[in-house]
Amino acid sequence: MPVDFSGTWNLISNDNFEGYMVALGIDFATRKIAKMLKPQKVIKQDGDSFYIHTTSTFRDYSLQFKIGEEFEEDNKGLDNRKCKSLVTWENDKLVCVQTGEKKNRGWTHWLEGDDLHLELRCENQVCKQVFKRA
Ligand code: VLZ
Repeated sequence: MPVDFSGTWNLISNDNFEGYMVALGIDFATRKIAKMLKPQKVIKQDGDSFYIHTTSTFRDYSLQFKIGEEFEEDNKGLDNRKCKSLVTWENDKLVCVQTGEKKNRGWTHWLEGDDLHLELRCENQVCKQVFKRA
């Protein structure tokens, strides 16, 4: 049985989101707002199908995918660059590789105790986020 990420999760820490946004080319004004946000994630996991909705007072972003099936991601409201995304299991970690203009782009989700962890990667920047169940 794989890990179940389903639930509603609130951000409690956000390390180097600024560096990640700079690597994505997000403008200064948007970064100033975005780094103050405390986004919430709603994850629905049904077998190999996932729905991840990240909401905030400023912008929302939602993603639907199946494990092992590459899809086109538009990153709308983030950096708006299209990429090809592929999510796979690496043991109990959910690993997404986002292939496109930006090198080394992707993210990894895992559970640690009662917390949801997320590492966001772009070029040489790593952002580390931790969420607790709402
Ligand atoms: O998460 O890729 O859970 O998409 C932040 C919205 C969303 C705030 C960040 C606005 C999405 C920021 C992170 C404006 C620049 C992400 C994946 C893994 C699913």
